[in-house]
Formats: sequence, C-alpha cells, structure tokens
Amino acid sequence: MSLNVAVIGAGRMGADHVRRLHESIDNATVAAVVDIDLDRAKAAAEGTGALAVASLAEAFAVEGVNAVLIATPGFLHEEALYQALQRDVPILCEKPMTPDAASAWRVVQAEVALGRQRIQVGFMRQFDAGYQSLKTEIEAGAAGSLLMLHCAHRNASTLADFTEPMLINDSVVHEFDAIRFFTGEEITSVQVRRGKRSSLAPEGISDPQHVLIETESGILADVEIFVNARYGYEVATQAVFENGVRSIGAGEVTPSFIERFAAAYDAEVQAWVDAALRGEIGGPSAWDGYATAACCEAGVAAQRSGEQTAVVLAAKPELYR
Ligand code: ISE
Repeated sequence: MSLNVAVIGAGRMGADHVRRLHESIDNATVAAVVDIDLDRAKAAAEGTGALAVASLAEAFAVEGVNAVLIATPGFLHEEALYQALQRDVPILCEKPMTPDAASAWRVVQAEVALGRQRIQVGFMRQFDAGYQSLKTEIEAGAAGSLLMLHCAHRNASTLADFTEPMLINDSVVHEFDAIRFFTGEEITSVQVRRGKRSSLAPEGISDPQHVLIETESGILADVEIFVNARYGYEVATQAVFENGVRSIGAGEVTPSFIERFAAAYDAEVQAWVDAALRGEIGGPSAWDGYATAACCEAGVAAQRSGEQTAVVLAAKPELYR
C-alpha cells in the first residue's frame, strides 16, 4: 500500500515537498501537483510522473489520489482542509494551519465532527535531531526542572511584501510550537518589545523584536526574532535547568530554513506517510495548529499594544487528549 499524494501549491515549500516525496520518501508517490499557475505546477511536477492541475477538485479526480499535502499560502488552507476532510483522506498541512484562531477552531470542529484525526500540521522542528535530543533531556530530568528557554530566530532577509505581523505569524509561530513541544504545556501569555531598529530592515518594519512568552507552570521563554539579520539563517535555543544549561543550534548558519531543516522535513514527511498508512497522524495535530494560531493572535495584539497579552484557548476536545 502506498500514499498517492496531491501536493497543493507549487511555490517554494510545495516544490520542495514534491521533490522530497519523489526522491526521498518511502511508500509514497506524488500523483498530482496543484497550482492556479499551471506553468508553476508543471515545473514542479516535471520528472516525477505527477499530473499538473489547476484546482484541488481536478486533483481529486486523478486516479489513485488518496492523500493531500497543503503548501499554499496560509490564508488558502481552510478551504482546502474542508475539501480534504470531506474525502476523509490523510492531510499534511504546512504551517500555519490557518491564519487566525477563529478559523483554526472551525477546522478543529470539522475534524471533531469527522471523528478521527486526519490533519498533521507541518511544524518540522519537532523532527530535528537537536530539538528531539533536548526534548529527551528535558523529560529525563537529569539536570532538574526546566526553568527558562532563550531562543534566537534569525532569517537573512525578508521578501518584498513582508509586514510586521509576519514576524509573529510566519516566524515566531515556530517558537510557539517549539516551546509547547519542549514544555508539554500551553502558552498563557505573550509580550512583544521593539528595540533599536536595524537600519538594514525594510522601511516600516521594526526589526529585531523581543518576545516574552510564559507557560502554564511559569516557565519563561524569550525569543529574539530578527528577520533581516543579513549574515544567514540561524535558529538556536538555550535551555536553563535547575542544575545545568544546554544549547542547540547556535552556530549552525545556512542560507535559509530549507537547508537548515532539510533532514527534519524528510523525517516529518516520512512520519506522516508511515502514520497515514496506519490510519493515524504522525506529528503535530489540528489542536496544535489551533493553539499556535491563538498564540499568534495574542502575539500580534501584543506587538501592537506593547502589553502582556493573555492567550485564550477553548476547551481541548476529547479527540486530542
Ligand atoms: C518561514 O516561513 C518558515 O517557516 C521558517 O521555518 C522560519 O524560520 C522563517 O522565519 C519563516 O519566514
């Protein structure tokens, strides 16, 4: 049995996943590549044997399609998720699951109505070897309880249409995911401070920013988000324990996240495929997609107000417990 995947969205991430599924993933093939720009779909599908089509409906008509990988811009995810849920097929949905908490909650409710978990959200850091070894150390507790996390998240530069909320929605969303992953706790509040602005940041963007995050048990995490750091892509975490300190990622500088997390993306997609063939999901759930969307909403409000802002979550449905 193999997964015959329709990849939706043939931009940077979608094209990378098409190549990955074709070259590196066991028990999966790319059956269709979907993009409203058919030439872009064709370019991504070339050499894979996949059919290039312009809509998800056409992709579902392709013989054998039995799974969906969604890699369109975030604001298009909700509709694609409903179409895929309706067909009850395994779904890997790139982050963010949807752009705001209300739409993410609607998706959670649609999955709850279906009665089984079909949606895995593409938070790939959980599959990175460094993140996994730090998580194992936190759980083993040899250095005592985890007290604080210091996180740095630097991109070399931003694209032309970048806006300030994207610092949170596009980038810090991964730190929300990582902090929830490390601590096993929900995030309760977010505060954002703008500091001295880099003269190399695009006009209208205050970059870098400092984000202070608190979890249920009071663990504090601070994030330096700096999306025009110029020298390259670097993502690092220092964990402070009662009796020790451990760091991951510092000094691992690459041109972008594509190279830095290449192995993590491979492991994530393979875990999705393996789990899907068992009728399960193999990573972050729609609940995680919702909870991080709520963190982003609080983060963007905090960015505007400068205030410590509470993260408001609905009660967790039984399906995700
Ligand atoms: C990008 O969209 C990602 O998802 C990367 O993982 C993140 O590090 C980067 O800041 C985002 O722009």
